[in-house]
Amino acid sequence: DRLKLSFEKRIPFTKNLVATELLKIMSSKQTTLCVAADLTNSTDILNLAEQVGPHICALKTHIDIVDDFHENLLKPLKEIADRHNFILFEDRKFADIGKTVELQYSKGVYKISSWAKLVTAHSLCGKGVLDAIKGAEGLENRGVFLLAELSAAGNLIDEAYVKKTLKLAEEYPELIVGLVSQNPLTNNPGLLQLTPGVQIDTKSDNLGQQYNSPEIIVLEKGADIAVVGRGITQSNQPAVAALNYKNILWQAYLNRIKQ
Ligand code: 5IU
Repeated sequence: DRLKLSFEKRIPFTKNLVATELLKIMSSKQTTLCVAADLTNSTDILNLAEQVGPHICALKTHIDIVDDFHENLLKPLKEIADRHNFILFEDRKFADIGKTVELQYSKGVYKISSWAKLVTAHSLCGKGVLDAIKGAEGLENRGVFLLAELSAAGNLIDEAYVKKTLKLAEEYPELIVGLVSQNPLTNNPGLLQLTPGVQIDTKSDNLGQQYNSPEIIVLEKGADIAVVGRGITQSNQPAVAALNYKNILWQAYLNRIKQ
């Protein structure tokens, strides 16, 4: 059972090298925290990465919201990720025909495949998306978190869609690192559950985002990795806030795997 196994014990079940790396980082840094760096200024992103770096396993970006984006952002960002040992994760949510995804993944201004070991993809468009990400130029080791559920109120995903997404994920074990979901959908110890919509003392925003507490998402909703954005980025002391989330999440994980 995935939920009762330690991250270390799950390593042999992974079929993707980024998943292996992620589990090793999580075990050694004792963190399941992924910070959503949804900031629109390059310097702010670098400062945040530097501050929260010691406390996270991954930094999730929306690179297309950066007002002053220049490829020069990527070198220091990679340097910070290497030094603090976390993974760069572009939340691109690919959803198009395979050929277009191939181009969006590797070309254009962002050249995502050259720096993001992890990306997200929608299952909506089917296999083409995953074949494209698998075959495109870029980093040798790459992994996909496949979207099975959303935290947004009123989203159109239903039970049948979730089931079909799980089936698609099982067809690409060497590419799929895990699922993005709000509930425990799989018992496969080789798949990681990434859960956004996490904040302490806040239940929602004014645009349909829905939050659960760190304890609830780990102990009741099955999260392995928690995505926290504004709960940390809007704090006066992001490093302190990140450490607090990290500790609460890790304690909840220890309680979960305790026999
Ligand atoms: N995100 C969600 N919900 C989802 C998916 C992705 O919030 O279902 I898939 C992203 C959006 C944002 C981050 O980048 O996770 C959450 O940020 P806040 O913690 O600030 O709401």
